[in-house]
Amino acid sequence: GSAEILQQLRDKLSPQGNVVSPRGRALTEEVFGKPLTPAQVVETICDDVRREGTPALLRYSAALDKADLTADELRVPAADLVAAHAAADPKLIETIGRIRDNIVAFQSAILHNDVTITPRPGVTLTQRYVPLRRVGVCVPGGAAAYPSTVLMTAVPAQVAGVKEIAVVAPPTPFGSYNTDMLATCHELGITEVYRCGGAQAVAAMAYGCDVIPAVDKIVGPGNLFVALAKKHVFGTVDIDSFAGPSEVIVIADETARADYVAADLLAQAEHSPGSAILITWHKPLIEAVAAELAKQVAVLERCELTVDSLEAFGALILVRDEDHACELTDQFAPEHLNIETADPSRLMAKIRNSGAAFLGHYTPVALGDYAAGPSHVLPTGGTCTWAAGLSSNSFLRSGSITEFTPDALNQIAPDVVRLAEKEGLTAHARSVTIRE
Ligand code: HSO
Ligand code: ZN
Repeated sequence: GSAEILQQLRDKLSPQGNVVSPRGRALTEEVFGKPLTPAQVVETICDDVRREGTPALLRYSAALDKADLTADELRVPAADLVAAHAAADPKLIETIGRIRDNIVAFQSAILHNDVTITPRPGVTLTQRYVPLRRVGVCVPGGAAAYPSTVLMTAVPAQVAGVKEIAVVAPPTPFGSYNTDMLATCHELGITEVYRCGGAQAVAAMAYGCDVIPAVDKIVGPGNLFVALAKKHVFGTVDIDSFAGPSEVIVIADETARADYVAADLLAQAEHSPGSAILITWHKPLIEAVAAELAKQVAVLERCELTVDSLEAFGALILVRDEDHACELTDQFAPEHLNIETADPSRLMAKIRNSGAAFLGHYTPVALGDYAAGPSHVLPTGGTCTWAAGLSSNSFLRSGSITEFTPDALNQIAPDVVRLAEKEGLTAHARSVTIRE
């Protein structure tokens, strides 16, 4: 039954599916002198950085990232950004520029505009949108220091009108020493890049320290510690989301090509962890895709990781019919939805829940990951039932503006007074009647 399938899939993929590696566990135990849960680790780090500022940030960078930096070395010098840009593959820089243009085109078109209505003469009501002043972007380290992360977070913020963007990346060879990442920042006009990562970088941006002034919102992906730290500092600052492993549901019919479908599943599994699920009512497709998976995975650069990920988080599901596929998808509420059927729009109309949808045989999710225009920072783990992906609008806050003339005040006064008196708040009532 659907419920069982769904439960099996959910069990595979908890929102905190970013598990801590044995090496990570040993390291935190060594640093804290006792075994702590990831949440306890994060709480300790955040509280220390809040209290002590930069010294705590440096201490945790040294202990957890093995980076022996002084306060002066935290910020990447402007000259390093320029040098990374100059040394980068010119083709990469051109690509970054073109993708930026695609993102700008979409993100500016969807940006909220101020709205003013005059419901009655003498009454003006406005919803005004103001960009956040300062935003922090987390770029992961390890093998996941992607230029696309910078594009898909910073460009929407720039479109919204955010003036100050701080990027943090772990001080590892793959993080803030990653020249492609630095070149991307420079190409996008980002001048503030810091060599720090993990929970300590999130805390430093949330609370502010001598080197990194506090931000209003922290966005971008990260491991479990980063995700938990963002959750911890939420309320002091805003955050984008609590992101788990990436997921895709591919819905395919008899018009789908097994080789395309398999390639799309592998692209997701390659994230490792990444959940890749095929749902179809066309039985021969299951065997064909399974065969293609085996064939195609063998030649991938990340073959072993991808196989592990497929085994842990992959599924090929045969359902009764199209409606059953849509129902199951809606309940799972996937981050990515890829509909590879004859008439994808018809299915899309039946599915409410997906973070981002990709329609047809020629729209692989990778287009959205890299170049189309919508951000690839999306709600995972079923949270798209209530959360939206990142966009330019995520970097605006709204406020209302109300203005009444004397006549308009007189007209509405009895309603205000009645309700105020019912609530026993006579000073409220009086602030209106005094003007009559
Ligand atoms: N699929 C990831 C984004 C990404 N893919 C970055 C490649 N690079 C989460 O939507
Ligand atoms: Zn991806």
